[in-house]
Amino acid sequence: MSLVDLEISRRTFFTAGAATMAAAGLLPRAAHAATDGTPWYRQGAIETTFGVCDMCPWRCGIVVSSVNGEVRKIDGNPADPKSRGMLCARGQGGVSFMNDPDRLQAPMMRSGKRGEGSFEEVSWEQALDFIADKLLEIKERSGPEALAIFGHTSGEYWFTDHFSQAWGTPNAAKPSSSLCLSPREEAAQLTLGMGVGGHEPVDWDGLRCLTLIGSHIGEDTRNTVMQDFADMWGDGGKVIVVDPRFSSVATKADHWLPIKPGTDTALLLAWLNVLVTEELYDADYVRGWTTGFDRLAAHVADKSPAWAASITDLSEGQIIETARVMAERKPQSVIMPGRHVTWYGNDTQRLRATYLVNALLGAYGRRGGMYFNKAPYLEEYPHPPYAVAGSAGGCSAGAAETSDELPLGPSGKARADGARETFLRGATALQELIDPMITGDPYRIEGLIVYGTNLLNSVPNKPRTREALAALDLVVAIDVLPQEHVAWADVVLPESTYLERYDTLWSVSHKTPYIAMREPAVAPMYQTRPAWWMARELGLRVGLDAYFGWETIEEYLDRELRSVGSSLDEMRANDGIIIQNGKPYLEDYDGASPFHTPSEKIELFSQQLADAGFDPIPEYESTPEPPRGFYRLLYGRHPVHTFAKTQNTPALNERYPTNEVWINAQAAASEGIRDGQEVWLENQDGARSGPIAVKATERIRSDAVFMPHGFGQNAPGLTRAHGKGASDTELQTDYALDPISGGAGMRINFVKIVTEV
Ligand code: MGD
Ligand code: MGD
Ligand code: SF4
Repeated sequence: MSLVDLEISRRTFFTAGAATMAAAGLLPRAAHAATDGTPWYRQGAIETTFGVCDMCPWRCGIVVSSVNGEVRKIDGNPADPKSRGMLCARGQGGVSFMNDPDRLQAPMMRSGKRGEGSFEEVSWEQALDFIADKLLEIKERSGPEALAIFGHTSGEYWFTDHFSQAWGTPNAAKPSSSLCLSPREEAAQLTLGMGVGGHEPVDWDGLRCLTLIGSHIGEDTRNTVMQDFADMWGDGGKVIVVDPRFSSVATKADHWLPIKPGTDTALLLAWLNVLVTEELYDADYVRGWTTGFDRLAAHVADKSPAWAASITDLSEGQIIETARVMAERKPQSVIMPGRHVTWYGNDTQRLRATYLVNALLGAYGRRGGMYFNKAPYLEEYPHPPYAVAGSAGGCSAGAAETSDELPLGPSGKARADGARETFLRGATALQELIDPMITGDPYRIEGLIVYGTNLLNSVPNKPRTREALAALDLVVAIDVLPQEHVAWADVVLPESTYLERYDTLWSVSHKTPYIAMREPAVAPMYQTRPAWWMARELGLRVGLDAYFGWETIEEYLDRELRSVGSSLDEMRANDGIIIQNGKPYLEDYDGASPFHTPSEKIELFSQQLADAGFDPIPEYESTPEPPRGFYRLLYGRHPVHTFAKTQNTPALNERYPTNEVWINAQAAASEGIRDGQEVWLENQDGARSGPIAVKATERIRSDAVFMPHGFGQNAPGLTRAHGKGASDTELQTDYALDPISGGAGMRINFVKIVTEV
């Protein structure tokens, strides 16, 4: 089949309204045809389509090969700046993710109690009509702000951005903000006047010293970062790793600093002290591009390496030596901004301290340091004016609003997440929208649409989330799998996976800004539908026709592409990618400032923070110690899994079916615990995990334990993942709110080891 033929058939698939779907051939498709031994590539003509991987939020470009309407292979798109023709194990697992027999297959409505998981299948019309009626009821009674929308995964745009803005709710939120990135984005805005963006702008070509603080490349298997790290390391670049755990990347490091958890800001202040007192900083750069150096120098004068050594459990010599190693290689020397940075509640200040070190090394806008990234301009599909904008934030967002006034919804209500009262600024804090569902303070959130967010595996304080789910008037879950929270929905909408659908275009902030597209490789399996279709069908039912004025998704995409002088056809002919030129270095600005702070310089001293009553230069604040008999609970990524969404994927489950808890070997011995023994973990509030095997190892400090995130799942419909291993979320009953960014610090929970139940 040619691309043109394929195009015609896609048009038939995706332009059909709900009523005409069956007539248009949208019948369930068999999951995966058995083969007779003939290799897949000889079973028929190979069709290739371009897409964007959605096995994690990094979004590498892919080329998908299909035969007879079945996806058979996924490769990296060589034209894509992120994949460069390669994929990680999870990216390769996409075919298996799509063919998971446990997938949601048809729209369903609740037939039992919330949380019980009893549903009956209904038609799309019934499901969408029901949701539309309930939404209108809520709007009529309490205003559009009474609807919250949570979204993640790559179709989030259609609900957390497009639909939420059309509907008029400021309560749209993404876990990738307040449970992940928001402290680093707010710290960057305050210090540099720009966000970090989805792809950390480390200028790997020429980088000579990389410092990682709690970032574990190799377990965090972002494809491009692993490629870049391997090249840099192979070229002899120095690596400094600060981590309480001897992580995969620590095994490659020249210096491993096994820091006491929660004390990184003290280390950063001491590094600043060494750079200043030994005059190792880039003096010309500091004079030209920063403000507040004298105040910073005075501030760190007493933050000596000896002072930090007593706090961090590192040696004074280690601190001095690593500062010198960094400085010797400046400005090709950076501390990479972390990614999941919501740790202890004081996180924006820790990230600011990180950026201050980079600034003294002269790294921003320098070759081999940190480049300036830029997103291509893409004109959005014309919308009538709406009241709420830019509140959700997210992985690629530096989009958090920053003015003193919060944007108001159409009935005059601001976000219900406590912004400006319990925290200063930034994207809507997802976890802070849960209390208003229970308490009605500042007003009651009555309806919730959960799009691609693993609510009971990603958000701390599960008991509170369950209470909120029980209290809501409407819960809609849009997912591909029967995850735990899906059992709490009134209506379940099954989405097609990323290999079966179009999505919006990605305008990617990068050294070479680029636009990427996703097109379906095959028709949707079962009765699933794409997010854009669901959002539009709902929009049309609740009177938002003006915001969904296109007839076909191709028309929508084509119109956006015309704003950059291209088209859908040209995009396809161009391997699914349009690459533009950026302005990555200071020299590209002809003396103008790339820093969008009030002073147009890097603000070592932040007047904005001072004015808001916060420390204008970071101070070290201690975090509570584990009580006697308890360990601090640390968690993180496993190389073949993404968060809590791939544990059920057959091919990935086979590689790593369950997690283990890392315990220091001597600590385990003193508790009489053997390597491989099955134990339970109980936290400070009595929350208990499922059984988990012990990995007794010298590779972790004795005051903390570590477990890969995403296991210990409770959903019976996930037949491979159910009940395997232990859940870190179950043990995170508490979190510390970052008073600047609204991030939820989750590393303040403690566990003890229980050997019998
Ligand atoms: P996932 O487990 O990936 O995490 O938070 P989430 O994004 O909520 O959940 C994705 C959800 O989308 C799953 O329900 C999955 O089944 C569904 N899904 C997958 N593909 C599709 C699709 O194509 N369409 C739709 N509609 N749904 C789909 C991630 C968040 O979690 C982040 S970014 C971080 S950094 C934090 N990490 C973290 C942690 O390490 N530990 C703990 N305990 N909590 C954490 N919370 C945060
Ligand atoms: P975590 O996985 O939470 O975050 O990746 P990272 O930002 O690297 O990293 C935890 C590390 O911090 C561990 O090594 C832990 O020991 C260390 N640590 C814990 N406490 C402290 C402390 O107090 N100080 C210091 N210095 N270190 C500490 C997250 C990133 O991973 C994100 S946000 C996404 S969206 C991607 N998700 C993802 C995935 O789900 N799977 C895989 N395989 N890779 C992924 N890459 C990305
Ligand atoms: Fe897919 Fe791996 Fe790239 Fe993530 S890093 S988008 S899982 S290939």
